Amino acid sequence: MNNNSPRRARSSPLPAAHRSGANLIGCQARLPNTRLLPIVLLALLVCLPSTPTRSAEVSTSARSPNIVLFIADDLGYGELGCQGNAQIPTPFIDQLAASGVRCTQFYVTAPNCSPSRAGLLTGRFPTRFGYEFNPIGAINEEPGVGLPGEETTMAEYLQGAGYTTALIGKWHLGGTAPFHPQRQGFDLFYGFLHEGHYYCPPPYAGVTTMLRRRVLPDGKRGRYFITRDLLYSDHMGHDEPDYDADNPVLRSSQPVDEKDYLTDAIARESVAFIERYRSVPFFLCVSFNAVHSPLQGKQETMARLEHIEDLHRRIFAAMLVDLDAAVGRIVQCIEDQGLRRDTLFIFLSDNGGPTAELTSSNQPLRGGKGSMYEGGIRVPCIFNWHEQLPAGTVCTDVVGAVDILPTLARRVGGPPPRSSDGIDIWPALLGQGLSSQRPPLYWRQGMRAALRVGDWKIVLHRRRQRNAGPAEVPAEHWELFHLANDAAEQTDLADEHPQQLQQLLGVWRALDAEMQEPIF
Ligand SMILES: [Ca+2]
Repeated sequence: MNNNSPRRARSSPLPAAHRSGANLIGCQARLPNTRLLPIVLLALLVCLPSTPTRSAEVSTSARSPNIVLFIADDLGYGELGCQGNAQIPTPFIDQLAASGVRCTQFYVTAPNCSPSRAGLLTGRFPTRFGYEFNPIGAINEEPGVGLPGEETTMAEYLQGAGYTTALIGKWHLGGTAPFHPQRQGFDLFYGFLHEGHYYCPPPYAGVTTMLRRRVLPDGKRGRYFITRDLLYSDHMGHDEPDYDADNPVLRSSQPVDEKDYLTDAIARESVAFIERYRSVPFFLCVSFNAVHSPLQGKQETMARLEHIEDLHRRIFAAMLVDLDAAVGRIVQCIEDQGLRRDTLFIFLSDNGGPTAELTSSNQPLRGGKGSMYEGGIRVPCIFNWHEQLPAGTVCTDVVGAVDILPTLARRVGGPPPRSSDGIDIWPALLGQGLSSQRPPLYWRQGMRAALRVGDWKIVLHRRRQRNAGPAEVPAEHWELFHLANDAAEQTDLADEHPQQLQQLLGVWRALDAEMQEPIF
């Protein structure tokens, strides 16, 4: 994941306009999307011909639902049973899909963890408030690194609607005091602040642990077994990041000595929260670190996966199976408490899978974590609410993480979020199509960029000029794809449809001019 995090790179693909006095966190930016109108209109032109939007009769629940938001970490598009994977059993997540709505074109706001979560929790493109890059390791503890307090998070919004809120698991939106999750709208917090965490601390009892190393002992290559269940691997050519350095598991701010496998601990804490707060509306964000590295699989789970010959893949599979079991345990708790009719489940991944690192598949999409191709930003996503959403359906509309806050706002009867790049997608989840025009989806992270409007997408592909000296600017090339015909982004249509490319580029540039420079 390190190689996906050009945290120090501050150049954007095209220079963002310097906005004199344009404080995007200020009240001007908080107005509903009137400033987006020209862009939306332009986007309307670009995406023609488009499917006519259908009017939607939105059903409403008698009461505000509990909201359980499952975030999987680095789970690729192609790894769940319901996404077509026959190798790794994920019956509980599959059951959520079978009794809910599975979205096949759901996008996160960035191809890696931290900015993706910033976009999800605020309903905004994270570059609007300078949250462009992915801080890792000790950078999480630098001053100023974190989700700006001026932003309104989903948790703060729901608190304002009378909800009790909890984050259980990974935060990764700032590791210092001003950015603590309890200062961002979460009443309760159990978890850790950095980008990753060991699932089981040394001496790694009961798990098989495979750690990345740049150099193996004795000049060996490949895998080096220290014990039967602890090995080094040089498959990535770098050392395992220092995940647990100054990154304790915390209850609020108090370090705890967690003994359970971390995925199980996250399920245990989630169940305890549901049991305690069953009588009030709650927002529970279950933020798994699975299936993010380090690779640590419970041996009892791995024993059930012996059909997977490769050890690397089997450890990954065990991590996913235990993530699935944790989802099952939490859903069962909701059932046992008699809350199923009052609970909306959302399941998604924060970004695509890093295939070389984890074996995680993004099939049939191109690219993976860190990439602006579909495999980096299009992720599995399920919505499930008993009797309120149709069971066993597939939503093929273009939807995304920015839509979740506006969608929840409508469900809980609160005012619209003050500013969002998303829309209420409930009609689409009901199978009635989007009731309003989908605003463009925009991405920028250093030299990477993309935009989706209707069936079209542009992706910035930068490459150094042949024989270019160090001072020369890399060549810039925007690729154009028609995703309805080419979801795998195999055919660049930039030369064939130059006008289409220019129109999308115009939308991208107009949006880009609204973004802030990186704040870290
Ligand atoms: Ca991630």
